[in-house]
This record gives sequence, structure tokens and C-alpha cells, in this order.
Amino acid sequence: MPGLRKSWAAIAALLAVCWTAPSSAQEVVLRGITSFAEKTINSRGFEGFIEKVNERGNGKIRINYIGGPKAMPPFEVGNALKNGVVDIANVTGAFYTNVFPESDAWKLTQRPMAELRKNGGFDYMMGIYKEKMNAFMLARQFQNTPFHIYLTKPIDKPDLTGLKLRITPVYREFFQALGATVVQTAPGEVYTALERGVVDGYGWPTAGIFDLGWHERTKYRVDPGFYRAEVSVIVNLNSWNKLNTEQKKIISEAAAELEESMQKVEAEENAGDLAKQKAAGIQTIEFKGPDAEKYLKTAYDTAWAGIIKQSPVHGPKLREFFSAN
Ligand code: 173
Repeated sequence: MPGLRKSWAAIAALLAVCWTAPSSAQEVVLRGITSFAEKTINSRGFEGFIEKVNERGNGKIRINYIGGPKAMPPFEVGNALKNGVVDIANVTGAFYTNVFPESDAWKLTQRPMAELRKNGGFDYMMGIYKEKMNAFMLARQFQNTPFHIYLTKPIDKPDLTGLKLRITPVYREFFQALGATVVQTAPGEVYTALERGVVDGYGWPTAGIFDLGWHERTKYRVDPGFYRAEVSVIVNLNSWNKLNTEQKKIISEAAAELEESMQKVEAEENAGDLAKQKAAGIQTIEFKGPDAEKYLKTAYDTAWAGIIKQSPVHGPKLREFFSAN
């Protein structure tokens, strides 16, 4: 039966083509994770970046988006990236101070990333990333968004005595210096802590409290905001070094576009959320004049003291690079 033999041969040939297709195309797949809930403000930039890479990657490179805190607890993302359990991560320094304490210093930048990339500050920090995390930063998404104290009870001066606040390493020294009792939780536990009255408030950036329903349990926002939130795309160095020039270019370009485009996005998100907070009945407690000055000075001085205490060599150098004149 020559006809049948011929069609078997055709199927075999087709199978052979299919079989060899993936390896001949040499598509590299990177595992990507976010430390913030999927589709919320701090993950959306990363999700857009992945879409871009996957569109342009076109059989050469792809990011397999594993997801958010349901897939991996936020405070474990740093170690997972260091060990190559994931290749690329969307995360903030405060979530991996267990890998290296200086990571939390990004919140203290008072110069734009574009300037830090030129003045040596970025490279200095990348030296620490390489040594302690086997990683480097592709893009910082947020750089002009301050943090605030959000409360369920009012205060009338910069004094948190008698209040218990939810923190991450971002806020620890500052809130304690103002007299608060603190309890560290991942963002995913904040709603329940507020609901049960376990905490009287929490630290968080200007935007994002609506994403997780916290506005329902929040009565006051304290102004002025302090520090500058940092959420970045970080990549494992071994994973990066395995990429060819073209694959690196696709990722680097998408990352540069992300860092650049987020500046407009974050300004819009912040203005939008401030208006929404007002409409939701969240009152502003605003410190002015000497109170505001003292509040901000305490914020920066206590945080730098904490970093320098943990890292006596790098801490003072980072302070020089990151601080305003
Ligand atoms: O409050 C937090 O969970 C936190 O540290 C953080 C950092 C950057 C952006 C958003 C939240």
C-alpha cells in the first residue's frame, strides 16, 4: 500500500518538524513574579512590561507570568530571585531586606533615577545587588510617590503614642520614633488587621488603598507624605547572562520605556486617588510649618540612621548619592 506508506512518511516528517521547532527557535522563557496583588496599581506597570516583551519577543524570548502573592509570599520574592527560583520580579526593596538591608534605601532617594544613573549612585547600588542578591535592577517604576500614615483615629500633632500601626521595613524607625507600636504584615493582611481592630492604621503610598478595599476602614490620611515609594523590575544575573544580545535588547528597551512612562502614570494615579479619598470621606490631617519640617526631618534622619547602623560602609555612601543638596 504505497499510498498509506506515503502518508505515514508525511506524518512522520511533520512530527519531526514540530518536534524540532522549539529548540531551533531557541525561545527563552523567564519566570516572572510580582510581590503585589495582580492587576493592582503596583503590579500594572510590570504586567504591561510583560505584555510588551511577549509581543516583541516573538519566538525569541517570553516571560511566563506566575502571578502575585497567592503564588509566593511578598517577603520571599527576594530570596527566590537570588536563588533563581524565579528569573524576574516586580518588588520593592523593603520586601527583601532579609537578602540585603541596603535595599530599603531606595525610598530615601531625593534625586530622579535619571540623575542617579549618571552620578554613580545607581552603579554603586548595583554593586551591592550583584554581591548580595546576584541580581540587578532593570527599571524603577515609582519614584515620585510619597508614603503616608493612614489612621482610624485622629491625631493632632506628630505623635503616635498609644497607636498600633501596620508596617514594613519602610516605616519601622520613623513610626517608632513618633512613639507608635508597630506590627509588620504583608499588604494582603492589612484589611483583616483593620477590620479586627488589631491596628489603628498603616503606612502606604499615596495611591492604591482602593485596590484592596482599605478605604472602607480608613478615616484619616496624614500629610505631608514622606520618602518616595520604589517598586522595581529586578532580574537574576545568571538568567540575564544566558540571554543573547537581541533578547537583552528586547527586555532593556521595554524596561527603559516602563521607567520613563511611569512618571506620567504615577502623577495621574496619585492625583486621582487623592480626589477619590476625599470623595470617600477620608479626612486629611495636615502638619504645617515647624511641625511638618520636624516630621519630615525625623522621617529621613531615623531611616538613614537605621540603614547606616545596619550597613556602616555602604550606608553613608548611599546617603551622599541619594540625598538632595
Ligand atoms: O507598605 C508596604 O507594603 C510597602 O512597603 C510598599 C512599598 C512600595 C510600594 C507600596 C508599598
